[in-house]
Amino acid sequence: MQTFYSDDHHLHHGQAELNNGQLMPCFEKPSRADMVLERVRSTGLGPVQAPEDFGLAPIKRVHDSQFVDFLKGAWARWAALGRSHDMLPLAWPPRRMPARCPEDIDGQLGYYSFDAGVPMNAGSWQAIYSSAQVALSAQARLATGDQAAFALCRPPGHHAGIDYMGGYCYLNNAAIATQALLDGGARKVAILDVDFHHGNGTQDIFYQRPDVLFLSIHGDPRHEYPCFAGYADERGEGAGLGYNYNYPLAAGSDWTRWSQALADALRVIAGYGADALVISLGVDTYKQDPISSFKLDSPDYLRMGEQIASLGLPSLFVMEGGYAVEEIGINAVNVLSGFSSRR
Ligand code: Q9C
Ligand code: ZN
Repeated sequence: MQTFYSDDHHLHHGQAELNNGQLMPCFEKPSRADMVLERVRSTGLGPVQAPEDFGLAPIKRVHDSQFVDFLKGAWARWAALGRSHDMLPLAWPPRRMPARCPEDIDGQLGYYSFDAGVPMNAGSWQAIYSSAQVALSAQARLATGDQAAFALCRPPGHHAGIDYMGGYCYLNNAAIATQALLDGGARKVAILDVDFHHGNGTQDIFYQRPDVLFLSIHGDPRHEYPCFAGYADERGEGAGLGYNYNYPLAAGSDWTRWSQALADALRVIAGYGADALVISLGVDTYKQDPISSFKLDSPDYLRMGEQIASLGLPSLFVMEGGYAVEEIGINAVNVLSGFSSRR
């Protein structure tokens, strides 16, 4: 299986985030992708390639054009104010406050985000842009007939919506790749999100569409981030009604429980008739993950890959979360190895 990867992710290195009321060093850090790359290489999973540049057009097929331009230009505006520390949002419009787009950078940061887990520094846009290009390049392999590809994206993407960032995510890499598959001739695409956190951005992007089936297995939003989406009764809307499936699971869920949800999700995907499958591959379901509460163990990820392979669909794996840095490479590549052993 071919891996796509860009060193540009090193340009993005947030300083701090809020966790349990404490300002802490960011969990989403460059060593995460370095560890996955190292494991891809040491296991001989397949060749590693730099992304092609597909430009902004396929990004703007998913994201609001003004939002993308805002991300691109935000650091320059921040720096022009004499600020050299990380850029972070500060205020958000709550219910009944008109969500007008303000003119200054601080107001716009709140307008285009839903939380403060999105630090940006001088090189962040380049990293964000390249992460999307990694997903697009891997997608292109499927379009030319490969059975699988791995987009080693960083920063991740599944919390980002049409016009907002949040939860370490800026552009929704999996959604951008999915739209590109459709634009390249696929009629229907299924997205299976196995990250510990609900893929609220991806759900939102495709909520009213029947050509993308979205399924997510995640920590119950009654107790877990992103707090406001991921309930089982969110089934899609309008033409998209019936094409959204959420599997919220209790804290402490292990492979026995998790794999029951996976079996149901795979059954739904098999009945949908997709031309391709996109997997939002987060491994923050791991028992030692510092910000999550599931109990998957490293060998479980091999089983996960094997079972996903049983669908027989061309499959694009897109890296999302996973914060137990020592094991992130083992766990992520286990999914890919398990998949490859059955195809
Ligand atoms: N105490 C991804 O995995 N903070 N984003 C949670 C829990 C935000 C996760 C804090 C977690 C965002 C891509
Ligand atoms: Zn996550």
